[in-house]
Amino acid sequence: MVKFFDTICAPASSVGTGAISIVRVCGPECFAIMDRLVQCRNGKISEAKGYTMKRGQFSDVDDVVVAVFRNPSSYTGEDAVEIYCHASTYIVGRILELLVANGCRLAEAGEFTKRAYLNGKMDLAQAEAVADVITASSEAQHKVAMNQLRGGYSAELRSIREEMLHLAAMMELELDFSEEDVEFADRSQLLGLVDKAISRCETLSDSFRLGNAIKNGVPVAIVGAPNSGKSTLLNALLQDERAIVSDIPGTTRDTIEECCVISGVLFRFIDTAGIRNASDEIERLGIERTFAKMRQAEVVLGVVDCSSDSAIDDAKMIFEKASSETRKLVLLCNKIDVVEAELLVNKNVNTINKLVSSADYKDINIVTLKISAKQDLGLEELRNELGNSCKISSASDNLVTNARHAQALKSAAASLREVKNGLSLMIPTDLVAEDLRAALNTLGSITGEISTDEVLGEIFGKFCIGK
Ligand SMILES: Nc1nc2c(ncn2[C@@H]2O[C@H](COP(=O)(O)OP(=O)(O)OP(=O)(O)O)[C@@H](O)[C@H]2O)c(=O)[nH]1
Ligand SMILES: [Mg+2]
Repeated sequence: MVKFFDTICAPASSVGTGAISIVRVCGPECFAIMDRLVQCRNGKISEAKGYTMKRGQFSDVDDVVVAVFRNPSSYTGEDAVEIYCHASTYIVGRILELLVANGCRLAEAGEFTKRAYLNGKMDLAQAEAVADVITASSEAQHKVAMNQLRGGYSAELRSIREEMLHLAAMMELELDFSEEDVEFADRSQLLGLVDKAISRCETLSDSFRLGNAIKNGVPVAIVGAPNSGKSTLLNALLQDERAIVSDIPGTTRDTIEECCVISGVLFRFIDTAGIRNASDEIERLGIERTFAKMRQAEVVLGVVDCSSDSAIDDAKMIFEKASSETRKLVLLCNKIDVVEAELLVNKNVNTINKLVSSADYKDINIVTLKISAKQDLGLEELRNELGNSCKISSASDNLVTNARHAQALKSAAASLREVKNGLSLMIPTDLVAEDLRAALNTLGSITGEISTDEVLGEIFGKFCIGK
């Protein structure tokens, strides 16, 4: 346990909303300071058992309830209390003032969680997950953050590190006896271990794309020819008249982004300017943005007006633009409600389905659906399709959601590839061991086995006061 000299305090709930606010205090002088400030009817706070609550008068400020935590059984591992007071900005401010006047210091951003980490209550990846759990606004975000907080992800990292340490030990052995010219572990066995570690690091770092999408909203680009019904679809999905809809082609010129939760996943829908050969400079810039959003999207919704004579050409145009970078294309045959064009709609839908199964577009992952954005037909199927494409198979799935971790995993994999090269080229083990050490250190930096004040400052500085 690290010895901290300061007793720190901070509001732990947002001030001014709700009925009750919580002020947190922890550190060596915590109970002594509370005894000076809180008059309880039955005994002192310093004499209370851990995990009990006491009611008392906080100076002349408020009637409060105090939860008592005794080291090491508290969030940070130190003696700590939580003061439950009435949620008034004045009361919370005055309580903090009195705490400071009696020897506390106002906590820095993230200082409680930093102490919890330094006291070994959680590793660095878990500490970072605390912030994600608090900001999660969808079930999927909550699920990945909780998994990380509960250490699932850290366990996977530890297991990779252990395998690498095993590898290092085998290489050391070879080093110790190198003078005697004996080969201990044969190199193919070492290579096998390195390959496995590379692939485990890469699986984790590759998961960042989806993990990041889930954390910040899965980007879904809505693209197609002008007037196909893209903005109508955006509005229908959001159940809000967010974008301007009109029968004038080229209504939407810039991209419009808006989030909503579907099947527990936060999606970020991006309505775009209709794709055509525009003469207007502003429209042309808008269409360039459409292409950029299409490349960044996790899912592309290609909208085709199936009641139009140009439907097939419009669909082909979407297929052409959906490059190999498009992970998933959902082609929406829109306007199926137009009764006067029923025959044309059916013909177009059939032709589009044939196109999709033809060899020309076999490299793109395409699903087709029939919808009417205006009449709200087929949108439930679309929502299901979107939900399925971003399903987290189980809570134990380790998705990386943190850019720092993804970067570290990539760099560890790169060092391991150097190890692999070295081993295959029969480079002396001591040189190869350098790269292995680098990989071990990089992985250790994720969970904080290896850390610097600078890195910790960077991480905890982003937290709020009171976390
Ligand atoms: N009947 C019918 N009309 C639709 C449907 N979806 C859109 N429309 C109409 O099609 C016209 C164009 O719709 P928008 O949503 O503005 O089309 P857009 O693709 O955003 O067009 P741009 O912004 O110009 O690229 C409007 O008059 C809509 O009311 C549909 O499912 N059925
Ligand atoms: Mg539009």
